[in-house]
Amino acid sequence: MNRRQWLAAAGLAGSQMLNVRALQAAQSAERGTAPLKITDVRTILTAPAGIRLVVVKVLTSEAGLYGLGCATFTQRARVVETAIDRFLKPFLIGKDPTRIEDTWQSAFVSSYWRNGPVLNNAISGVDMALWDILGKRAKLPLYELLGGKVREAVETYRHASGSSFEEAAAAVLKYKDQGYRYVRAQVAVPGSATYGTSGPRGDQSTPANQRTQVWEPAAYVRLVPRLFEHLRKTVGEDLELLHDIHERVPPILAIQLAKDLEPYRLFFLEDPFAPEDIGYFRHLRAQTSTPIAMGELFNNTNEWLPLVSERLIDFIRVHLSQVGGLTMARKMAALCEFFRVRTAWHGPGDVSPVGHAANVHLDLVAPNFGIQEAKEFNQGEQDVFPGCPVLRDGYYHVTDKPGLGIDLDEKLAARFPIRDDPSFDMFWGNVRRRDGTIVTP
Ligand code: GCO
Ligand code: MG
Repeated sequence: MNRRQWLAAAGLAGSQMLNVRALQAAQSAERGTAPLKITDVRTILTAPAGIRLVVVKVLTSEAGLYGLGCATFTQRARVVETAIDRFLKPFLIGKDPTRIEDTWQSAFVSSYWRNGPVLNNAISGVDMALWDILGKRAKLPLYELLGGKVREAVETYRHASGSSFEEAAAAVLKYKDQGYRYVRAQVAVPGSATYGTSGPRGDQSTPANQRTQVWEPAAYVRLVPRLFEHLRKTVGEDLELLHDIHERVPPILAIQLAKDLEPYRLFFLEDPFAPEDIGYFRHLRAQTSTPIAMGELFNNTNEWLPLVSERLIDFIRVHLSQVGGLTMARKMAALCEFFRVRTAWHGPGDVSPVGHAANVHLDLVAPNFGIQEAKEFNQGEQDVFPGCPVLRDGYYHVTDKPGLGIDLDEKLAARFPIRDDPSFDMFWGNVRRRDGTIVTP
């Protein structure tokens, strides 16, 4: 196409906008292919492990070509479904699925108000699906399109906990014996509903929305250093140990705890503060060398950019779908590389197997990969999501199939409907001090 034909096709004169549709048609004609279009956007809610998962399927005008993405915000699953079905779908039908960045940017600003958990998850579901489609069209696994492997497999960590030091140590040793080199350790505070443990969960005869869980931070902050003292004596010095404060204590106590844990050489200490308290990171950094991980609750770039650019954290822990998916996360990984912040993407049970696959593809290509939180998929999940990432000797492996390399059996997914009554696990809004004061869960 010469310049005159291009200008004619663009219908360009003066300040007129480029005739995008004409240009796209000319481009497809030149390629001899019909322009690829998004023909449907489906939201699948399923719970093969009892956790509400939200997955998006984007279908295209090419027969059999579709992509999958994770939009799992388990505490508000139905709201994300509405955001996709009623708002994103009509916005995307007929558009070009290969325009991943433009789709992300236009969907992001299309609500005018933005940077929130629901809309970011909705965008993520579509975004990951478009990357999956791109890989399938290229007949390449996504990690090859993202720059290729810089490692053969992805080192992972697992969750160990107990209601006593001995129980926690036994759980840690169980994973060590299975070949894991990184284990997160949590212990229940007697009489307190402690994060990451199977402690008391409130009076089951009380209606779910009024079932309070009692939590007292001071006892926890005194107990945890003693747990790690016990673990170092029982599991040894060579195992990497991690711990999650889960934003459950007053910031100054988190600083105290980070200092008290220094002798036990943690791989990282997670979520010392709530996102609302990121102003405390400078104080934390000034007082301790315990490596810090933060980010699963982040939705907005302004929450993590200063922490990375001022080197106030060592690991970025975002939940990919909470920041809008792969398009955003791969940029975050690239930026973090220059500030020596390593990745440790959020990867518990309320990330779908599709989201886990996306985590692992990013982990395979990021020079600044740190560690990947992992979970074992039960039989139901493996059947509903053929191609789940596989755990072997403490490493995650993805298939070499094109795209994300994972699929979804919609019929089987329908056999594991999510619970709508209650619509979410209401303990998230019911963790309280003894005097009844609500605390961040
Ligand atoms: C983790 C997280 C999770 C969250 C959960 C919220 O480090 O894995 O803290 O356990 O609490 O994903 O829904
Ligand atoms: Mg956490």
